[in-house]
Amino acid sequence: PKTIRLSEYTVPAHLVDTVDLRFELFDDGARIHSTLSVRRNPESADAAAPVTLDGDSLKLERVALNGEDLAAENYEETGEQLVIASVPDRFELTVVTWIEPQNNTRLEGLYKSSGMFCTQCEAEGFRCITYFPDRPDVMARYRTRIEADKASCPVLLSNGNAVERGDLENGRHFVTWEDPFPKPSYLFGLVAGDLVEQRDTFTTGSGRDIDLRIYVEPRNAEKCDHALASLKRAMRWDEENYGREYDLDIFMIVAVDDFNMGAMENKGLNIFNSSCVLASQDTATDLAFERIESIVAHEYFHNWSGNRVTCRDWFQLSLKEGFTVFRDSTFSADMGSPTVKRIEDATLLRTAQFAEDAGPMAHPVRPAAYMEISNFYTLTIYEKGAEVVRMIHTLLGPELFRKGSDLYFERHDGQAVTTDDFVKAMEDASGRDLSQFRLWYEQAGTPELMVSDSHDPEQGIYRLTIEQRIPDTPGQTDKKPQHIPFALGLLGPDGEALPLMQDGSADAEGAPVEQVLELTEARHTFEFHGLPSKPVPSLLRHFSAPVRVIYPWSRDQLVFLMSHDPDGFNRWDAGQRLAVDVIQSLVGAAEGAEIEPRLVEAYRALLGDSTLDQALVAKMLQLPSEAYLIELADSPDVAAIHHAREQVLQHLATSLREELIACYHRNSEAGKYELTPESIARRSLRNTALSWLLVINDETGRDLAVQQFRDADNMTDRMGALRALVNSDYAAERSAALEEFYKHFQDDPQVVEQWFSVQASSDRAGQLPQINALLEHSAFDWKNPNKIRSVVGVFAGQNLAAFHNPDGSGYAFLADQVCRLDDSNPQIAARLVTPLTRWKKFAPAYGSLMRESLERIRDKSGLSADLYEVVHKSLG
Ligand code: HT7
Ligand code: ZN
Repeated sequence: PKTIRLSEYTVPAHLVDTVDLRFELFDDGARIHSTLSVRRNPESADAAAPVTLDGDSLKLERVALNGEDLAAENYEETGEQLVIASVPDRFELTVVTWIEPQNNTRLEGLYKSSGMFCTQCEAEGFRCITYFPDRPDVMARYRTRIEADKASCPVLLSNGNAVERGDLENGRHFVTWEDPFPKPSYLFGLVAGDLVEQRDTFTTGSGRDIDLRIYVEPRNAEKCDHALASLKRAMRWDEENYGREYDLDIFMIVAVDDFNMGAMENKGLNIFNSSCVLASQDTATDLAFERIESIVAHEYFHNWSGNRVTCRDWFQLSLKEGFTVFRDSTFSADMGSPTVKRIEDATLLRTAQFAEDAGPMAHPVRPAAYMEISNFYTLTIYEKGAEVVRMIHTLLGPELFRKGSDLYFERHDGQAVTTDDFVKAMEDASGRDLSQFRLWYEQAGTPELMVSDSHDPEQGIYRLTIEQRIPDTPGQTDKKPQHIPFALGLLGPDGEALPLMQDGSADAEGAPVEQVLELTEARHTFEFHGLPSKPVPSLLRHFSAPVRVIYPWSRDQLVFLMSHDPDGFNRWDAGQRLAVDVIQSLVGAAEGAEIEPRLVEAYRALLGDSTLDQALVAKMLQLPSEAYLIELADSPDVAAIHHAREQVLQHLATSLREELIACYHRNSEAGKYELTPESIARRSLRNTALSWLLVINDETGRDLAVQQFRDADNMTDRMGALRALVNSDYAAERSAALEEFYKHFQDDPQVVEQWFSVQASSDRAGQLPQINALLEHSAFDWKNPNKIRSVVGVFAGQNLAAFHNPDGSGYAFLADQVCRLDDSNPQIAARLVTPLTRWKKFAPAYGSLMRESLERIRDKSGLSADLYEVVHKSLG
């Protein structure tokens, strides 16, 4: 495969003003008639360039220029392009193609899922439908006529507004859709199938009524309420917080079972993975409800950040994704607990994005080169990209940030632009110089901040020194210091927030108790005056930048911060650091080594603290995950880490048994199920308590779990009990619960996915023979990405002790599945292989086996471009 470079970007030689599409959909294939009005781009340096259209796996039936058929010698069709050398400055080009959606297992372009036709065009799927200049800076107005059998496809949808419909011969019918907004081809969407609709209305701030519709298979009709309510909240929020009103008269969401990612923001016609939109009390956990709200909002927010203002090229992907994740994350924070949301975002970043940044596929938020763009839908583009936008927000403050976003939308409405245009709008609106800040887009790698401090009691001065270092990443060394907002607080001996006075003559009265220090140099020393005793620093509050902080915290300081820091995020972080320290000290230690009593006491205090936000308590009770502990370690020995973490968990559960039982009962509310933050926190606490009790095979815990499993009136509790049993040594109860659960929910694919996951993630129920049995299960489907993720992805990503079995069997298993999948769905294969690509990080005994498995994948014949890029970069 070829490498595509940002430095080689040139404007398109031809532009397309309008696209007229006619889809003839049949059981054995689809014929697409496309007519484009094309003109030479006056900005192109190549005034004689041939017209070049992209295509992939198309059968070309006809090419016509201004209505005249072109003979084969007048155009060239390579496997990937249609080139017409001689064209006038303006012309109409007609192309007819034949494709086979029913055989499209890659799920790119037009394909069939559960009998329904649907599309996925981002990033380069439109070229699997028809020949087209398939790049985001070619924006056109689309008119789409869909023709299909009326009985099997009563519903025919595309972007924009339906302008015409009618019956045809042979039991067929058609609907024509017109989208008034110019858009890139990646935002094209089409759905045809037997679907039912749930309707609602939203009245915009300016008084327009928007018709809202969610289309689902009839059996899912009752599972749309949450998504509809979330959509309306998101629409209102975007008006209130960004001044963005919806622009079409209709907004549609469709649920599709077979989907490579979470959802897609096609203009006016968002297409969703069923698992990211369908929910009911009985079938979805609280986590799923939360996820649905945030994804619905995310796709909706793209209508402005992505659709009205789109990306010039795919190097700019974070322009829309980073900004939109920032927007959806702020939205979720506003809908629930901002601290808890921040903890969730930081956990994902520190566990998975930092690992990506330290691995072979590390790339900047704005990459400089790629082979296969679908490999770049990464945590770096999305999550780190969102953190970069968040830092701009922190540096500018909310008012100037809003001014910047208003300017950005106004200046670039209808355009395809770059991340630099975004930063420029922020600069112009605020008057701030963000030139050094731009390095966040250009340099890969997670900055490390080495923090040290000293105190001069005589002068009452506390000095804080911060040095930054950005590690080398593939193709990038000797990096420049970045502009980092570093939020700081200082605590006095009784936990009081101390005034921050950087100037000796300042007045403590008006001094702030929290400050954002701006780091721009490789090393800074800050002085704080008026401090007779050494304060405890609260560093990088709210996780104000996506960096690693290295500071020699004592356990006393961490225990102190855990109970006194006014910043909820740093309270949680102190608890995590303390637990990490305790677990790390046990890795490789002799059996029976003492486990820090202050950790037990801190958790005891948490379990009994009803004054704190219970959602935060629930988060604080979660021990750092194995994945995070591995990420933090050099040459991790996975089995030793797993063992040490288990020891701590068992010790905590044994020491706190009474408190856990009390916590369980205190949070077992009588009364009905509610989806309020308080109820969600109670369920979380109750289920954490249950899981801890079962870790020590406690009989009371077992009885509570069995009873909860039987009596639960919602999926969170049912799944909480099932998970606790599955992770216990009570084999008979585990099998009985698994069997009963499956029997009850076997007809619901989204619940069956959860059933697969709970087993695949368990070190008890998810050993390799059981994983292989799941792959043989009648509900498993190799064509369905959700099923693949719920078994293979969860095993390799969450069941780390089993995946990293020292005999290498977990690695060989993953390699087998990746090779198998590469022929049918290369995008999914390239994502699934990720855990193996980190082989250099692990202790040599693990790393060499991981490498062997990667080499076996490399040597597979007919390797896809997707997998080629990932495997070669990680071996290279
Ligand atoms: N913008 C969407 C990206 C997406 C995608 C990318 C590659 C292959 C399949 C895909 N499905 C959706 C989703 C989003 O970020 O909103
Ligand atoms: Zn997105």
